[in-house]
Amino acid sequence: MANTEPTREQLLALYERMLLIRRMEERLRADAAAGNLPGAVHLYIGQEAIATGVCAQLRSNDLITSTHRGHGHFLAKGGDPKAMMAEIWAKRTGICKGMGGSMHVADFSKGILGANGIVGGGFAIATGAALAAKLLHDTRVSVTFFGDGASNQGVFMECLNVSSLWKLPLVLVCEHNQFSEFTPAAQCTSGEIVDRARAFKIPTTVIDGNDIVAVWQAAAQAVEHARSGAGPAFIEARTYRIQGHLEAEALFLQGGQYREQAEIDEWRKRDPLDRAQQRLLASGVKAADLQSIDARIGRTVEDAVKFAQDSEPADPELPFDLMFVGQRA
Ligand SMILES: Cc1ncc(C[n+]2csc(CCOP(=O)(O)OP(=O)(O)O)c2C)c(N)n1
Repeated sequence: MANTEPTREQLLALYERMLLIRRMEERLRADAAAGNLPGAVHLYIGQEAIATGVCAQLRSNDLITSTHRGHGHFLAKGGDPKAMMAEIWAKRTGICKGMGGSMHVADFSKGILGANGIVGGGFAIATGAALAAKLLHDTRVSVTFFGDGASNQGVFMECLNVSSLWKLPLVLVCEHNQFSEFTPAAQCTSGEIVDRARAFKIPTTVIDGNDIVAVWQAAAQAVEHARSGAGPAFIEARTYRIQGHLEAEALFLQGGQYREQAEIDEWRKRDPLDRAQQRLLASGVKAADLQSIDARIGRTVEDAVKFAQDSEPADPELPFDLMFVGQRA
């Protein structure tokens, strides 16, 4: 497929989805800082274009696996903001009944096979789902999102190998945000990650992950390739983790530093939302229209938070029902 440009309506829809992710995350950042959340949150701020651009090329029954930084993937694939927020607040109305929290948002009905606290945990799940689709002769594509740190897990090689060998409908999306926890990629990742996929003869592309159009175009090609039966495709999206590894990062670092503020400031200038906004304004969209989108999203976020706050806490007995049939007293 040639590199088609998104129409103005498509770009607006992409922008709106990115903004939903951003505003949800900003609210989570504030609630984490205020001590309102029961667990840790790993925020996706600055990486919104990747989940959004890729998922916009998927069908509703296509499948994704995500990471510990999974809110953006969940929302981009059509997950419900209220159910996600309630899950993060550990409420029984949460998408997993408040049993999983931030790192385990999943909704099989939307093809969201789960965020995952195990780094690299999504590779084999997505590869297995792609194998299932192939054996069932259906047309579903499976996408696995993962970080540069996860690409150092051995299972990555196993999944590159079998997906290429068996021509599985798998798209591997590496979100190279340049850090694995508090370690810069240069100190823990040798060579280029994309070369690992090339070694297995998988078609690859390296893109600017902060450019929604570049992601959307690369995803169109990769998904089409996988769906056609030609085997897996690999995208390395270059980006930057703007927030800390997790919101309680300062407690871990105890005054230590692993990156310069100037570097963060430099990457803020490449913010994917600002860049999409500039494109939209240049295409004739009015600033007032963008403001009304923002206001609408603001209401969605507030509704989600209120829903979470007003919901009952998770049922402490439920794990027994889920693990041991008939054990509840
Ligand atoms: C198997 C495993 N090893 C280590 C960890 C601890 N850990 C959590 S996140 C993380 C870094 C992951 O980096 P990356 O894959 O690049 O994702 P990012 O956080 O940058 O999105 C590590 C090492 C873990 N959760 N699971």
